[in-house]
Amino acid sequence: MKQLISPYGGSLSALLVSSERSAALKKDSMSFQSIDLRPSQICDLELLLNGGFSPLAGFMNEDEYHSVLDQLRLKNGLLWPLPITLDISEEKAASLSRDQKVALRDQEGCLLAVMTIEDIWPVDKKKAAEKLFGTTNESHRGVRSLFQKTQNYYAGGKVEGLQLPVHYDYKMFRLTPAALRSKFNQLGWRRIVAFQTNAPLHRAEQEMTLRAIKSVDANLLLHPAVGLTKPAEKDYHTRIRCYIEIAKKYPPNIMMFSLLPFASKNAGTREEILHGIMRRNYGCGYFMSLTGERETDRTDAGPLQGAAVVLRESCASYFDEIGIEKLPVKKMVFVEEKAQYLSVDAVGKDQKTRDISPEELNRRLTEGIQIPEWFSHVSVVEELRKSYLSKDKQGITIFFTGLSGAGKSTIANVLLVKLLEMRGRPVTLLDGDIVRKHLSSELGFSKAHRDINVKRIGFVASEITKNGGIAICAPIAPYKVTRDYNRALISRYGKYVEVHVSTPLAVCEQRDRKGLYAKAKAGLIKGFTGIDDPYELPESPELTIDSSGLTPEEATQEILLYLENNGYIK
Ligand code: PPS
Repeated sequence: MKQLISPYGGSLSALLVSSERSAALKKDSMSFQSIDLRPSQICDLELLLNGGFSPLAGFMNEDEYHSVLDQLRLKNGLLWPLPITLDISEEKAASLSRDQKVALRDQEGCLLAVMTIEDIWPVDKKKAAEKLFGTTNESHRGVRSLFQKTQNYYAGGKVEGLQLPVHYDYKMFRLTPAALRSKFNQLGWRRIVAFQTNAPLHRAEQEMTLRAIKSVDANLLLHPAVGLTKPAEKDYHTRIRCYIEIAKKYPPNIMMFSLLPFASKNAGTREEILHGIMRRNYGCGYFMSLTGERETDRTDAGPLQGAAVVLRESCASYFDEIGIEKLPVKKMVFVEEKAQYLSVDAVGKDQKTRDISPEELNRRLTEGIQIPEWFSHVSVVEELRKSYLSKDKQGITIFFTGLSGAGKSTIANVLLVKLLEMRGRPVTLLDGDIVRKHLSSELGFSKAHRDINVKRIGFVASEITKNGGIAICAPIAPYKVTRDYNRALISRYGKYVEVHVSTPLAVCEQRDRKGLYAKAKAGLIKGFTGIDDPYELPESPELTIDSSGLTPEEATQEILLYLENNGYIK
């Protein structure tokens, strides 16, 4: 296939239309169908509209898609490693046709762009996974996202942009390719190293960037991809505040910090090449990345094989083609006797080095242990500590599950009183009956309705946990998948404790406080858990409590002891 001279770094795609065209499209859009974009799709659209994905003129059509998937090139032969596609549901696909215009909207319904459809086609996910990730193993994050989140059809076509997606956070650090280029011009910066990372920077990485820019006599653009992290999440702010703090620790006039609105697709080398293209479009001539190295480790899906190895080996020639030089990442370690950082390969045999692994850093932050200044700047550590609350300050969800009449509500109520007595964190009880009355009054007991009910409880508990409170939940929650969904959601914000109240069915039936078992057995209630509806046993709950041989106080004591022994209450 013919290869074109690299157009990257030249003129940018101009997809944002004039104000007259914008007004006309807005008016016409009343009669268009809409596609409400997910956050990752909004990231792709932003990079199309701001020129970061130049020279693309829209979401790829079917021919472009296959060409990129198979050859890493657009139809005209230009290097392009990753499909930029818009996935839609089967229902939506059936309602749209070629040449039709669709309104692309953000999650609040704000009109961002209009796409004129060229193609709609079903996604061959297996083929795409093999080509993009070299595996169909769902333990690979990219594969999982493709199989589980990507909808089954793609729609492609040229895009006319009305406005860039709106961000209310860190506006001053969201420079477009054009804005960055003009800033570089103003400052007289001619050689710029773009540095890509997903994690906060410590002194070792700072030293690495300083040496890199020195080696090519360039300035530094700290340019982390922040696509998918949500502004409402604490970690996102911590990460950005850490960048702001470390930016202050560079020599004057040497570096600049800006955010890249790119949502990772976890596509290893292909993604790294795309990073190179984007940075060229943002006006940089050198590229250095900490994420590329990590993603290609693929510890979650085994080592690279076949075509992926070949691609990895030819990565440098692709960077030549883009016209951006990829600088090597050299791991730095602190050499005690010299009190300075050296690259690992420059350390003498007898020299004592020091380093703190990510796991150790995590432990020190969680347990409030000191972090030495040789490892990280005090102001960066202070920012990090804000999102690492010690265990006794973290939010907690205590999630009881078990049959009706097992004793969940009784124990939950005693636990509520005991925790309130301690006057530590705010405590909220989300009991099955209370939730059914206030949150889920329209729901019945079908599997679908139980799932909605239990997920609602999980959502409220996650909000309470996120804000440092204790949520006590006590539904039956008979299905494992739904309980695991809640566990994953809540664990992002704090501690999740599943308590299986394992009181045997016979005891529950005998108690029959509400007379429901008798009715269920007489066939007067259908689909009653334990009688003619399933209860899936928890596989590894943090605690299992059989209330038949315990008083409510004794059962509660088990939970309090667990929390105390694990450092969650003092
Ligand atoms: S679920 O499955 O988690 O959504 O159930 P939950 O919200 O906890 O509601 C359980 C309470 O509703 C009463 N009830 C039933 N339970 C089970 N199956 C059927 N068909 C049913 N119909 C009504 C029952 O009293 C449960 O209360 P508890 O407090 O668990 O005894």
